[in-house]
Amino acid sequence: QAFEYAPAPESRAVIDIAPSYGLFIDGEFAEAADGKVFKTVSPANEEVLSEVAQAGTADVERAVKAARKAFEKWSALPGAERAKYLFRIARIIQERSRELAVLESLDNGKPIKESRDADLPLVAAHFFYYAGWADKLGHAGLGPDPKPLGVAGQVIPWNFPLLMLAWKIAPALACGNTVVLKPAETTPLSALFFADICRQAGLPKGVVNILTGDGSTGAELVAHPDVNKVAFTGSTEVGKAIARTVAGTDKKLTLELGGKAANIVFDDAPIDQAVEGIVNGIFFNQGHVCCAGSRLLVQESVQDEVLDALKRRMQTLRVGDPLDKNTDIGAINSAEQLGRIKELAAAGEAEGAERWAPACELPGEGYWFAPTLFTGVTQAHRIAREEIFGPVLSVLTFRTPEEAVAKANNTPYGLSAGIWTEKGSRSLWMAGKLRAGVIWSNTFNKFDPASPFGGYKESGFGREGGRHGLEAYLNV
Ligand code: TXE
Repeated sequence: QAFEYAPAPESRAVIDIAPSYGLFIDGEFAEAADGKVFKTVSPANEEVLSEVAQAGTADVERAVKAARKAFEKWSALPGAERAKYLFRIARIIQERSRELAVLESLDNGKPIKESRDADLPLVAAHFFYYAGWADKLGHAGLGPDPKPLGVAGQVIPWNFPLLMLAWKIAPALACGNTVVLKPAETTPLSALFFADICRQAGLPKGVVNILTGDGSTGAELVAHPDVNKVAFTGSTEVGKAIARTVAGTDKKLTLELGGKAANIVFDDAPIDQAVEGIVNGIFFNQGHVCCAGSRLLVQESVQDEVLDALKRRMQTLRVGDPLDKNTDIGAINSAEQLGRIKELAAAGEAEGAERWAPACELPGEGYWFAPTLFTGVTQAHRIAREEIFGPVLSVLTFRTPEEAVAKANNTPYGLSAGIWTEKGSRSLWMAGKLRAGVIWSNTFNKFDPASPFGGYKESGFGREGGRHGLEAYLNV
């Protein structure tokens, strides 16, 4: 019998976006005290999606105060009671996942098949996972009765808006902290829908507060004297600025910053599988991924074979409408980000690397960049050293495992790495030598809420996910 696959069309119609949104403080949506707003647009066509409040000093003050007040009762609840709220949130996210996936693709530009099949399931999984810890904190290896820290000030980026929110909020609440979270200015909407989910779940007022705004809101939040814990994911530059702000205070800090991961392919690797891993490593989410495999290190003897297969595969990638289920590469998140990618790609050419991209027609409006490959890249080139955060792969070669390790580690970053080889012993040896927080072997971009994630060197410190993720929100 023929199998007919007829998925329902994902469309704008499943989501009802209001023309304007306020800040979510103490369980209520409210305008910014000074009435300031900003627009959020769809990067695929620059359509204005909504107008969102821009939080200022008075709003930060009010949100932190609400979180402080809520902390007394929330932290005193038995863990099993906090767990019930988190389980409820997780289930509502599952129930509303179609709506949230469309919203995320609209505001961020990512392909619907990624928001639907990767982001949303992982978001729910994260809340389920940390709900399970809430009544077991005494068994986390952190002493018999670890205590929450207080108010967490959390600042997140735009590449995985809802998933980064989940990584921050789920462990914080499970441990008994309360939260003031600032989403990125280009992707504020899913955090505001999440605020609505908190209300739907009956979460006590003030436990979660959402302040939309730009970097100035983030800076005020992390500097607020009544914030006890700061968690940041974003650029290394801003991460360093936040570390300076927090220095000399009693705030706890975790930072998850940029990356320049090596995806290392040995001559005994299953080439077809490796090519899929290379494509996933750099083109997933338009390359807006901190752990993206942005440097391909390929063993010299298989360079031609790998690059031929990779180019053939790249020719099949479909760039376009994020809401089309067949789209592989969506829109670049903002005009600023597109500018950064273009600038670095131009530097690659100017420094002598060879640029290649499959013929592909890009939509006329919105922000787009074709999947791009640079060969003949040396370690001195900017495209080998700087995070591009776009669909651009820099290819370098090596002869020996030792040379691969040296080149992979020749970066100020250390977030992730990939190893492709049939030899298990070589994978383990490499994993021991690579200075990166996450190492995948014969796969890439695998995430699981039970697995800790975080960096070495300038990729930051602290871990999110897993039992280790609890440490960032508890006093032992
Ligand atoms: O990041 P920012 P941007 C990297 C990537 C990208 C570059 C710039 O290389 O090209 O950073 O991106 C808030 N105090 N990553 O400019 O500015 C800001 O409002 C407190 C890697 O978008 O770091 C947003 O909410 N907060 C990365 C968040 O910080 C401040 C993800 C991130 O924005 C602030 C994103 C301040 N002074 C970018 N200034 C990753 N690790 O995944 C800004 N913000």
